[in-house]
This record gives sequence, structure tokens and C-alpha cells, in this order.
Amino acid sequence: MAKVEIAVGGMSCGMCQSAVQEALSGVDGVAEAAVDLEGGRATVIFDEGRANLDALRAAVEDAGFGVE
Ligand SMILES: [Cu+2]
Repeated sequence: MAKVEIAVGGMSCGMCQSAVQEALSGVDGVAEAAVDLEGGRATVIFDEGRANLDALRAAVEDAGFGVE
């Protein structure tokens, strides 16, 4: 398992937070995703054999948010 912290841009409320969390949780191989709205970051624990940073980044971007 790998743990990564991603700086997420564009989150302004709890709905954004949930959307990012759901997007990250939906990536195959993600075991845990915790989104810090105030800090603008997400901490993700994932299986390196099934997910990677590019997949996490794509999921956040597909949900309409930016990865910094
Ligand atoms: Cu929002």
C-alpha cells in the first residue's frame, strides 16, 4: 500500500469535499481516501499494483477539480 497527499484545488464546500472523496474512493485499488476541505488536500491510501498517481489525478480532474 502507498500513501499519497494530493493538493486539490477548487473545493469550496462540503459538497465539493464529498465529490472529491467519492471520486477518489471510486478508483480501483484505493483503500482509503480522506479529504481535508480547509487544507485543500486529500490523503489517499492505495494499492500500487492497481492504482497510481495518474489515476488519482484523473479522477479528481474528472470530478471537476484541479490537482496542483
Ligand atoms: Cu462545493
